[in-house]
Amino acid sequence: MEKQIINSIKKLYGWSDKAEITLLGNGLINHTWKVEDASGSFVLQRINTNIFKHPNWIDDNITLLGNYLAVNNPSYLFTYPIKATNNSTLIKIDDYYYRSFNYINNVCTIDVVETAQQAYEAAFQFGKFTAVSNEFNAEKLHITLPNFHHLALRFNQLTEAMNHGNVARIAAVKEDIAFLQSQKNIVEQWELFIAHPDAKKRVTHHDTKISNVLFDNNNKGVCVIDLDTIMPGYFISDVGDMMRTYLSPVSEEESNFNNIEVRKEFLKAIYDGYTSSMEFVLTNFELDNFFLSGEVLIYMQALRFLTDYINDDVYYGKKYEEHNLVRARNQIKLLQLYQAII
Ligand code: GN1
Ligand code: MG
Repeated sequence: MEKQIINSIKKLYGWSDKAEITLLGNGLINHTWKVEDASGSFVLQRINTNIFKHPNWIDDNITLLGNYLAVNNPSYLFTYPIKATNNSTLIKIDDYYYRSFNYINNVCTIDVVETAQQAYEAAFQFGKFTAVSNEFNAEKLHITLPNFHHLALRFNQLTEAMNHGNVARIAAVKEDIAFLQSQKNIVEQWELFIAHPDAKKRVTHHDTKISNVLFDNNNKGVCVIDLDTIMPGYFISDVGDMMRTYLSPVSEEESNFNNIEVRKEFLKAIYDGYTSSMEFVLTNFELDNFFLSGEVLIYMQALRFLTDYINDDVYYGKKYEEHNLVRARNQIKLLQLYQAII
């Protein structure tokens, strides 16, 4: 960050000139820093406005749900954004928006799920987040990312990319496209699911990777963080993204596909953790579709990465030439392994 911007931020939050700001986390979309000031430690985040077109909607959503929980579930640990000196929880400097949270001490985040217990704890926490919000009308939330987990649309975006994208790349990924098209029945299953009256629109997190859970020193889950994508959604979004990111010992970044695995005991841990905090909340119909979640979310991510590759990496960016192709093929392999065990 530029010195000038840093200084403005420090002023707006009332932090001293000497406050130290260091990069935190590895999200693909937003930038996050840790701020260490004499007055305390904070998390500072810059919102990517190419993706979140209405940053104030994120702020509204968090405030709305936070206010509800403060009254109805005061013991629930919720990460409220802090107010800057202008009384706002969202600040704008030049073209960028920032917000800040109190840094919670004695907790840590993890980047890779190493034990089934961690998967259980995270699934329990994401379930708890939806469970404590069960009586809150999810439809009150702004749709910060329209059609974010709209599987049919993601499928159509791949078709669109094949018509307008990078011709050389399209030719090179013919087989990957053919495989993803052959799996269109997943779109149909998803459409059937959402059409059912017992598929409930809930307050869902939409980004359930393990680094969005805080753990204490005893490896117990403390709470979930990164509430930018809280929106009305289906449990499938949250459970599916946990399956996508917890089942394999390696992430979507892995280029040696032999290292991709689906760890069955981790699948059981996700099931046990989530259904334990969501007991009495999930409908029987939702429970019956628990394992569809993994297929939907892994498939969707494969579609998104391949589409981005064909569109010259406009969305996810890249660190090397074939980055999004590697990510897409990694997810295809994961999908195949997942389908083999369910
Ligand atoms: C993005 O930036 P990050 O890692 O929180 C993306 C998710 C993808 C993920 C894949 C707003 O999340 O949907 O699953 O990358 N978020 C957005 O790594 O597109
Ligand atoms: Mg995120």
